[in-house]
Amino acid sequence: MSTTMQPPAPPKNVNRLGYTINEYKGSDSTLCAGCGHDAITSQIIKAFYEYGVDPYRVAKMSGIGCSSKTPAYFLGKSHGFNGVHGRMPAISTGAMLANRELLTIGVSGDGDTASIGMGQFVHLLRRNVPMIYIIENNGVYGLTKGQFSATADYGSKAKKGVVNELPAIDVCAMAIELGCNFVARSFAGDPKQLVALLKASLGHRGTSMFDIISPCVTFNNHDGSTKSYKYAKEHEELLHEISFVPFFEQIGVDYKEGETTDVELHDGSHIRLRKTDHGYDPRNKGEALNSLRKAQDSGEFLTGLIYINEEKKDFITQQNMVDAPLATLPEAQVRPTEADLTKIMAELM
Ligand SMILES: Cc1ncc(C[n+]2csc(CCOP(=O)(O)OP(=O)(O)O)c2C)c(N)n1
Ligand code: SF4
Ligand SMILES: [Mg+2]
Repeated sequence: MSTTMQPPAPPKNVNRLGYTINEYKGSDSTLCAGCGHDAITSQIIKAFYEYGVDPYRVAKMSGIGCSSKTPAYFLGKSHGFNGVHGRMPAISTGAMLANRELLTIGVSGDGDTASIGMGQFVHLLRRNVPMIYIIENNGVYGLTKGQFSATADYGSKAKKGVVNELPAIDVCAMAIELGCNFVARSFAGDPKQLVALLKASLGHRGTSMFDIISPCVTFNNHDGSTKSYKYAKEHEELLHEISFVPFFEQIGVDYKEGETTDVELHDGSHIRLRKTDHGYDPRNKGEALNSLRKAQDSGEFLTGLIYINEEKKDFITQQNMVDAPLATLPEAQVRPTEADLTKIMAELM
C-alpha cells in the first residue's frame, strides 16, 4: 500500500508575513478602565496585523497626555519616541526625513495637538509628511484632570457644570483647508469602521489624519458633554459604509454599480465606500467642507472618510530626497570635505 505525502497545512492565525497578532501587541495599559483610548489601541493592533505591516519598520511617535502614552500598548517591537508636549510633529518630520523607509504612526490628544501643539501640527499638515497622525479626541486634558481643550464644543459642560464659552476647532475642516489629503473622523466605539480606515491609511502616501472621538470616562462622559459615549452614539452620522481591499487580495464585486465608490490608493489597495443616504463623495473638497460646517451647526458628528486625494506629492518627494535613507549614508557623502569648505569660505570673503 502506498502512502501519499500531504503538503503541510498552512499555518493558522498568522498574517501574510507569518506573524501572529501577539507580535503587534505592547505592554498592558495603565489607563482608566473603559477609556476610549484603549479601544483605539486595540483597533491599531488589529489593522496592522491584518494588513501585515512589518513591526520592525514602524516608528511610533507621541507627545504628552493619556493618549500619548498609548504607543507603549501596541507594537511592542517597533521603534518609539515620546516627545515633549505638542512637539511630536517636528520630531516625526525629522525622523521621516532621516529615514524615508520608516512607517510612522503618531498618536496625540486634542490638547497635545489642537492646544499646545497647534503651531507644529499645521506645518506637518501643509507639508504632507508621510505618516499616520491620530488625534484621540475627548475634548479635555485627561491627564491633568479634565480642563476643556480647544476641541471642546461651544456650550458643552464640564463635569462640575462649567460651560465652555469658546468655539471648538474642527481639526478635520482645518486639515482639509491646509491641504491634507487623507482626512478621516471616527469613533472609538465603532471598531469596524476604524479598522477599515486605519488599513486604508497604510496604503496612502502622505499625512493621513484621524480625528477619533475617544471618550474620557473619568472627566468627560456625563450629560452635557458632547464627547461622551452616549452623545457620540446618539449623534453619529455615517457618511458611508467602508470596506478595504488590500493590494494583495482580489477585488470582488459585492454591490450593484452606482451603490459604491472605489478609491485606489498609492500602494494599489482599494477603499470601497458604500453609499448611505448622504450620497457623499469624499473626493470633493467643497462638499467635504460644507458637510462639516452643516454638521457642526446641527450638533451631529459625521464619521467616515471625509476627504481623500491621491494626487498630491508627499514631503519627501517634494524635497527631492535621495532614494537611500539619509540615516544610512556614510559621512563622506553627507559632509563636505575640508577642501570644499575652504573653497566656499574663500568665495564668501
Ligand atoms: C509644556 C507642558 N505644558 C503643560 C503640561 C501639562 N499637561 C500634560 S498632559 C496635558 C494635556 C493632555 O491633553 P490631551 O493631549 O488632550 O491628552 P489626554 O490626556 O486627554 O488623552 C497637559 C496640559 C506639560 N506636560 N508640558
Ligand atoms: S483620565 Fe480620561 S483620558 Fe485619561 S486614562 Fe482616564 S479615562 Fe482615559
Ligand atoms: Mg484630550
